[in-house]
Formats: sequence, C-alpha cells, structure tokens
Amino acid sequence: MNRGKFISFEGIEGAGKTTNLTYVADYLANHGISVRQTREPGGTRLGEAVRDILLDATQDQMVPEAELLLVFAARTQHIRQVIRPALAAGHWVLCDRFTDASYAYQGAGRDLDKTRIAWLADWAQQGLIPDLTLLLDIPEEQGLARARQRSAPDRFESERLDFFAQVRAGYLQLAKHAPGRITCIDATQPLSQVQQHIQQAIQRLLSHDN
Ligand code: Z5A
Repeated sequence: MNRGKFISFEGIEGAGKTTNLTYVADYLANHGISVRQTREPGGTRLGEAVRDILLDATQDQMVPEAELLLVFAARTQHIRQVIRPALAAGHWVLCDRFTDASYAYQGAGRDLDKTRIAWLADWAQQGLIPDLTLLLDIPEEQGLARARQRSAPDRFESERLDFFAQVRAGYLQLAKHAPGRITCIDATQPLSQVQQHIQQAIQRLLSHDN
C-alpha cells in the first residue's frame, strides 16, 4: 500500500486555513482519495486538552518556553497516535497547522531560539515533514478582522497587532527557504481565486503521485 500524503495549512488567524482545508478534503474525496482531517494543537484527546490550555485567555502568565513545550507535547502525541498511522494506512492527512506554526509563533512571534525549535522538531518528528504546505498569506489587520467577527478573542488573538506582523514575517521567511514544499497564496483574493491556486498545488502533488 502507498503511503498517503501529508498536507499542512498555515497562516495567521483569519487567513482561511480551516475554510480551505475543508475545500481540499472535498476535492480529494471527489478524486477517490481517503482523507483524514486534523489540527494542531489538537487532534488527540491529549492534544485537545493542551489546546484548551494554550488558547485560554486567562492563562496570561504563560512563559514562551512553556508555550513551546506544550505545543510540542501535543504534536508528539498527534504524530504517534494519528498522523503516522493514517499515512501508513494510505490516507492523506490534512493538518490545520504543523511545525511551521511553531517557528512563526514561538520563533518569530515570541523570539525563541530557532535552534531549540529545530531540536524539538527533529526529536518529535523523526523525519516526518509535510509533502505540501499551503501558506495563506494575509496582512494582519485583515486576518484579525476576519477572525474577530466570529468569537471573543482567545489568548493568541488577544496579542497586539505587531505580534502578528512578526508571525506573518516569520511565515514568509519560511516560505522563502522552502519554496519546494511551501506554496504561498495571497489570501486577500476572493475565495474562488484562492481555491484555484490551491487546486493547482494539489494537482501537482497528485501528478507526482502517479
Ligand atoms: N499555535 C502556535 O502558537 N504554535 C504552534 O505550533 C501551533 C499553533 C500548531 C490556534 O490555531 C492557535 O495555536 C493559533 C496559533 C497557535 N493562534 N491563534 N489564535 P488555530 O489555527 O486553531 O486558530 P486560528 O488561526 O485562530 O484559526 P482561525 O481564526 O479559524 O483562522 P483560519 O482557519 O485561518 O480562518 P477561517 O476560519 O477559515 O476563515 C476565517 C473567516 O474568513 C471565515 O468567516 C471565512 O469564511 C472567511 N474567509 C476565508 N477566506 C476568505 C477569503 N478569501 N475571502 C473572504 N473571506 C474569507
């Protein structure tokens, strides 16, 4: 049995990750591909409990190092319990955020040392990296305006605008260094155009698979 493909969705809040993950899931299902949808932090019982802590706006004393370690605790469980078994069984895994988010939020946003993040990533991932990452890029004002229409801000969404500017810059830097894996899409375009670009990236992945 062929290993499935691993696709991650990245971007600041409100960029359209969740909307477009659902779009890709439907697109692949229509092509007869079995898909598992998941998210980080989360995707397992442990990961969802960690997510609740990370997003809890009352956890306002959390230090950046604790934040990073929590994210990687959830990720390690997720990889072992969900992602690797699904890929090995031939399913395609669509993940709402993965390790690029740690470089962008904890590295660029919280200014933590990237070599420490890389060490944790090596340990947790044991060589697992996404086959494709769709980075939805949007200016922070626009992304946050979209996200804030929905619900009360969580611990991350309560950050100042310049935090998201740093996170966005961090993502763009990652895309510059991994152009083969990361496809950067202008998420300010109408959804239909965003999805046209996404479809092209997925088609390239499908054609490599044949
Ligand atoms: N985090 C971290 O710090 N480190 C890590 O390693 C990881 C995560 C893995 C939870 O993430 C938090 O975890 C996150 C970083 C941290 N920060 N926060 N908050 P999350 O992904 O679950 O939360 P989120 O980023 O807040 O998700 P979101 O706000 O749901 O954003 P989204 O999924 O990108 O957007 P959406 O729900 O698909 O779309 C938002 C709205 O915009 C919705 O009404 C859409 O209909 C609309 N939309 C989408 N695309 C368009 C276009 N093109 N035009 C117009 N309107 C659009």
